[in-house]
Amino acid sequence: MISVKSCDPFEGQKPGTSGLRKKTRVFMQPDYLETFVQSTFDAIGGLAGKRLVVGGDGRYFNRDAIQTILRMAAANGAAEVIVGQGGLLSTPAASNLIRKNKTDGGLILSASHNPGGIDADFGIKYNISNGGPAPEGITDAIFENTKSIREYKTLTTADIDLGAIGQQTLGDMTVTVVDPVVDYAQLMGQLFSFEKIKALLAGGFAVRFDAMHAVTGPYATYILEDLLGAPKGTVINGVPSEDFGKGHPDPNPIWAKPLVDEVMSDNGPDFAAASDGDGDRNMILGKGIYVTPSDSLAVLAANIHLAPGYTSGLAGIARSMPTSRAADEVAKSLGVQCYETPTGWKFFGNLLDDGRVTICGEESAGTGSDHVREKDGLWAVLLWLNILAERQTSVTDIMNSHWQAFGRHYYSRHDYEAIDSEIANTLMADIVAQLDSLSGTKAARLTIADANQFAYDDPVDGSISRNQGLRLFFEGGARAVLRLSGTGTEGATLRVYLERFEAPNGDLNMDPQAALKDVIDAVADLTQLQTRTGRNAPDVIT
Ligand code: G16
Repeated sequence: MISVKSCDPFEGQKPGTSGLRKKTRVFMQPDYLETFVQSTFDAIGGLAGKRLVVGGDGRYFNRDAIQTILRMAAANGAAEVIVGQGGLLSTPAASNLIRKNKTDGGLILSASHNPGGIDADFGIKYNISNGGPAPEGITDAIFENTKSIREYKTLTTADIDLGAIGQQTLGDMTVTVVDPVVDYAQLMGQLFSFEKIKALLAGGFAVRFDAMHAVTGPYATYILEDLLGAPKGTVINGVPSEDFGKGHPDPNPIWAKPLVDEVMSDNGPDFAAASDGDGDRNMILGKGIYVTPSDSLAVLAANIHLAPGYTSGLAGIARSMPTSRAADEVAKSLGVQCYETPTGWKFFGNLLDDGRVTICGEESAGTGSDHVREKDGLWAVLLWLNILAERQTSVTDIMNSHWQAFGRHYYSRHDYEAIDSEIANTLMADIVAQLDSLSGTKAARLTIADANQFAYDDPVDGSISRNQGLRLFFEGGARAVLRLSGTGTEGATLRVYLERFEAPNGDLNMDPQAALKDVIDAVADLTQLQTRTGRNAPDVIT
């Protein structure tokens, strides 16, 4: 039993959408990680006799953190911890292992798409026995515990050999080190027609997958190159490194620019994709085309029945509120419900567990299904490949025919990163204060039809989540959403989500920023955000 020195991991703020994310050096302070871990064990009623999965994306401090967690789990009376070899597990693979081994939950170490290294970011979150992120009841309890914790339990033991597959003992606890890839690859083989994808690749269809020096490297290399026969070199940046090759493992056109440049060039591959630090996000590209995550969700939903694991179709679709409404059109045409949830994968958990939805997606490059309870980057890539193999056409053709059938939701997200938290909070509060009087107001060339803050009533457990983003609906159907990110580690990040629908008989091939100009100007006019943040332009446009 060790007494905790003064340590407040959340610094008085509730955890965001994905557990605790802070600078790595903050995590390395004495007792810091331990405070979170003991608070988590206490929040779930202790660990006596329980079984957990533990793994992370391989970033700096991953292995040390795992050794700490193993000692604490043993001291807290856990029966078994299953760990990925080398401490590696992608987030979806961890979710799969929790479900497959019916463990009580798991701890996943990652700061997702944020950079890694001693001067970059680290993170940890708890997933429950369904394999998904802990719901707010548990994250609130963890948060409360961190405020009153006085001591934590640990052992003084040598490190476990994380390289050796098999069972070892730590105190009275069993540590089972498993291959991080095989179970996941097996699941993918059950969902998709590897034969059809193999034939597509053998026919010369060129694929490039950028693992961004992060955890999907071993998964993608094994599945795409070893099992599906893609040529060596199909996976680039495939060896996980502690600082992600000094890059930013965020699969978007800014941080994966070399891949985008390649696919936009004349002799680029037919299909390209990238995933993030922990393997749950995805970016999809075809020769000469970038597919927005919102459009990708809609296309996957419309075509998912082509994959063997989903031949019976969809129970329903769910998307986070800021995600474009492209998936709603598909749901309408299929006669199934489309649920709109707050940002954060955890909100899909109840809908998936209750069998109400089969596929879910978010504008932040997350797509997944009921096969696990996390978003899943490689799953989305393999589903795209399965659809391409069935339809025998290009990504561009798939997108054009989708827009011709359903119309196009022009969409973009503008991020203002690391702005002063007080400025960001005041900006949001000022709009909230005016919300009731905004209807009928002009903003640049548009008129506001309605404005509100999104609240979600969970149809399964009846819980209500309020203040989940500011929504501005304009006459004519355009929409803007403003939200503060829950995953940044420096100041505040303001996200502005912009959307405008173009009917099937309209102009379906505009540049998105040009198509959205009126909405962009309306937000600028209403919020004066550029003057207030001192930024002339967003830091990242996706
Ligand atoms: C996390 C959650 C996602 C969510 C995202 C939002 O992503 O898992 O479900 O969409 O945060 O991020 P923000 O609050 O910055 O907009 P990840 O991939 O970072 O775990």
